[in-house]
Amino acid sequence: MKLSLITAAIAVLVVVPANAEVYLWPKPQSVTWGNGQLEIPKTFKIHGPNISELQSAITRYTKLIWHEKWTPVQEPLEKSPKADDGKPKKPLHSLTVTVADPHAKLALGVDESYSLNIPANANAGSIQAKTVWGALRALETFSQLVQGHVDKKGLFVARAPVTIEDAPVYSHRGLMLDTSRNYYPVEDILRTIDAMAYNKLNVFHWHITDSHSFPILLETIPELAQKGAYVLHGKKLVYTKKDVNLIVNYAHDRGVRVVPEIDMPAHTGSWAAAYKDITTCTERFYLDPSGSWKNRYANEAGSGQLNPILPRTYEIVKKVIDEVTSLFPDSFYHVGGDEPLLKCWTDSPSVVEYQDKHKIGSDGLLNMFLQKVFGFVHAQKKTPIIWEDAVTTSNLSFSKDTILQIWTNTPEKAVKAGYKVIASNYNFWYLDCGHGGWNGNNTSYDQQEAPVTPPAIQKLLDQHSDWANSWAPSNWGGAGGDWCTPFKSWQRVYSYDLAYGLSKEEATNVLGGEVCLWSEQSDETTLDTKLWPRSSAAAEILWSGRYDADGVKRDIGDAMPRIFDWRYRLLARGIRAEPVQPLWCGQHRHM
Ligand code: CP6
Repeated sequence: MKLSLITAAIAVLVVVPANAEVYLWPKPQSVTWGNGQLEIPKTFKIHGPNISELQSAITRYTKLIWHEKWTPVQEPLEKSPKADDGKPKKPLHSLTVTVADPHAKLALGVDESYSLNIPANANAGSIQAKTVWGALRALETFSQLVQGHVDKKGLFVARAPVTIEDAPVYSHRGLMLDTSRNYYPVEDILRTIDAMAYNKLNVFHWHITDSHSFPILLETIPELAQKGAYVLHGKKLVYTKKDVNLIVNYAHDRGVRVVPEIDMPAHTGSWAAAYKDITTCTERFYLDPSGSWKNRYANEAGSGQLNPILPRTYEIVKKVIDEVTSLFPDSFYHVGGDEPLLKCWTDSPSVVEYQDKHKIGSDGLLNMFLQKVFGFVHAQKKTPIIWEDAVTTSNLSFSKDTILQIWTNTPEKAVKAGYKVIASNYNFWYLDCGHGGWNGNNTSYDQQEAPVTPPAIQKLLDQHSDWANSWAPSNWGGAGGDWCTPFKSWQRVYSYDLAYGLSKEEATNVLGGEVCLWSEQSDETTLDTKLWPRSSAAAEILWSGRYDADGVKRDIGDAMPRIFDWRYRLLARGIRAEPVQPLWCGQHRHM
């Protein structure tokens, strides 16, 4: 007994591996560890209660740790003893997972906390979680402790003992993908959900439809996709019910909720292919007095907006909402509601007639439309999410269970008006990247401490406004213009404070946030590089908070070596994350 204690102590002292750094992403709330190292034998097993989501996660992660053969890419500046210095390492035979409440459903606010403990010399580790969903986060963290032992083709857990106590700061940690402007094959969506789970993101906000295409095939109203979906090389680019089920179940297994959005009343040009009679302003061009063709209403080609005065509009809208809410089990449903172009309605004679008769302004029309839509959503026992515009631009007021998704403002106005919010300010978290260039709209960058476009560059942009402002919008409806200015670096993404301007108490109304990938200039060929690792930067802010436990703002310098390494681990897992700096920065072969 005494002897084994002594050898154990010696083992801890002498086994100092090269590449002793362990990089975790997102950073757990608390980590304590020593300098020992355990080896994982081929017979290593993860045990846990018989809950199907947990068992499939155990199978997945057991496979993953053997498959990825990941080893840190960064070398310590000072030479340390080599990892395979010949000393036998203690084995970690097993990891045991316990779950206090096995029945907790995956939903907003579900407990995702866990503790993970690997003693230095015992050969068993343990994970304790309140729910399956916390256990999934813990398994992810465990997989990041594992480093491939390249020389022996074995694996080891770096730095036992380890004790981690962890829980997320925000419960809504989302990623939005627009599948209307360009289509994404199902397998690319599944891979994105994998990457989300690696980053502990838990909401896939699926912006399914928009003005450009209607890619979801609904059984009760198939004409929308039959006429409104893209066709490429003879193939209809649609998501069938089977595809949707696959995506929803795949996400559920990984602790990711799927929130669908069928955007309305604006962004509905694609509906006109099947139902022109219920849309307004679908004519894209008009001849202006100077004799040139101008895009009529919208800042995008193929715009169109549902006509709010027709009973038939609501018949169709109800069918769509009834079926989509039934396809997606999550209790939230996103109604869109962004960028309503009231002129679309006031230019339509029958709408104006209706307005005169009922003494209703165009904000009133918008209110009427949205209240009816919320009624359909509530009737399906779902909670609506809506882009902020109707409240922060049109000053409408809704029942306070409605969640506002912020994209142009800080959360202040919405929270002070009594709403809960999801934060996704376009200056920080729009990864596509946004309208910076073509309208020179950089004015709101200074609402937080984000970098501004340098004056000299801005001057250049202004001087080129003939190209940026007129050529692009009139020919391409803006969507082919200088869309991606400025590029949002991972550092900029990392610097977003979701609760900016709020008191501690007000900040409890920020449920979380979402990074958004609009797809005017993205499809599956660019998906991974546009999303990763910049969404990882957002994921850490969402999980760990913009401020650490001591109230100190997280430091980009602390994140840098970890995100640098994390990107290589994502690569090892088949996610084509873009590089953040030269490999040289972590390696010193010719110094
Ligand atoms: N499409 C939809 C978009 C945008 C929004 N809604 C958008 C607006 C401004 C920028 C980027 C994207 N392309 N349906 C806004 C929520 Cl900068």
